[in-house]
Amino acid sequence: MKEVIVYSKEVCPYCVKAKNLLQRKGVSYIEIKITTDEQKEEMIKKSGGRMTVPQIFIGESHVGGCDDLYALEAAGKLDDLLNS
Ligand SMILES: N[C@@H](CCC(=O)N[C@@H](CS)C(=O)NCC(=O)O)C(=O)O
Repeated sequence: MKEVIVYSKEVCPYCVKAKNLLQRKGVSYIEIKITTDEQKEEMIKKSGGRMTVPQIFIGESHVGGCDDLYALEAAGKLDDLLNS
C-alpha cells in the first residue's frame, strides 16, 4: 500500500471525517498536524494552492480534501489508488 499523508489541524471536523474513512478501510497514514506557518506553506505548495485542511496525499498523488476522498471512494477508485 502506498504512503498516505494527511495534513490536518487540531479542531477540524472534515479531518476527523477523512481519517474515519481511512481507519474504517484499515489504511494507516501519517498525520501532519499543522501548528506552524512553515507547515501550512508546505501544504499549500504541495497541494497547488489549497488552503483548507485536510489535504490528503496518496503516494505521489494529491487527492485533495475530505470531500475528494469520499468522492473517490464512492466512485470505487480509492482502493485502486491505494494499491496500484
Ligand atoms: N470541502 C472541504 C472542506 C474543508 C474545510 O472547510 N476545512 C476547514 C476545517 S474543518 C478549514 O480548513 N477551514 C479553514 C482553516 O482552518 O484555515 C473538504 O472536504 O476538505
